[in-house]
Amino acid sequence: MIELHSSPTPNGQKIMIMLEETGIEWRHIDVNIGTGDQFKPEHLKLSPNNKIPAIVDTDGPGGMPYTMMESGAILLYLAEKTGKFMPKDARERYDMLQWLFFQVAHVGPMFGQANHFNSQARNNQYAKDRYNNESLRLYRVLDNRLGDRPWLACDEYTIADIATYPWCKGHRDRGIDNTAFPNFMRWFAAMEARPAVQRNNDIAAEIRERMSRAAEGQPMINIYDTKDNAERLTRATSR
Ligand SMILES: N[C@@H](CCC(=O)N[C@@H](CS)C(=O)NCC(=O)O)C(=O)O
Repeated sequence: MIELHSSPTPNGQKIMIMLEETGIEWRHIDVNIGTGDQFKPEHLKLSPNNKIPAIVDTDGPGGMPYTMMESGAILLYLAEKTGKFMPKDARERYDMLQWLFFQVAHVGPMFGQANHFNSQARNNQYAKDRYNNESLRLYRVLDNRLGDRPWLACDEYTIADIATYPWCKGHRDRGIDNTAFPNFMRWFAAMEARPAVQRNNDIAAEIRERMSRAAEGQPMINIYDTKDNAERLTRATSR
């Protein structure tokens, strides 16, 4: 059984899609990053970087429970554990790794910064331009890559596709369409046609609703305040 300690953000949804795709038994333990659950000592034991997602595999290597943070590493772990969504052919497997790392190193951080500056720093035009332009460039890289293959790594659907999809959902707001990005749009439609992806989207909506009900009346934290968060981490981990 996989316990997913998480929230249905793009990084959380990557793991939910993988769990739904593999059919492995799993359950979601809600970690509300809006109310500061990520700084609770029990979460920091699983994820010392105070982020979601984290997993506990109750039947990990050697038959012992195993704990992990970092969504890319978790996807690799689940792919190896289940033998699914990781190509057997060596060249294709390395292609898959390149596109998985491309997601965790570029798509996630750059789209995340674009979201941050668009919503939090309305007057900072330099930062907004930098991350919006970079995000558009990354959509272009994806579109080019998908010009001569159905999926990001190869002819097979892999964890590179699973990792990338949840981050790309905001494409309409970024003006991405069939005319300028036809290959990306075909891939995105193929992703949304998958039953496991559809289940993920339904489960994500349910979890969001449950978490917002549970948070009613609780004080919210400002997760963008890096100084407050540094202090929260120090307080939570000081002996
Ligand atoms: N590199 C990490 C990034 C995880 C991450 O940034 N998680 C965000 C939500 S999507 C989070 O937990 N933020 C809470 C915080 O910064 O306090 C991964 O891929 O797992």
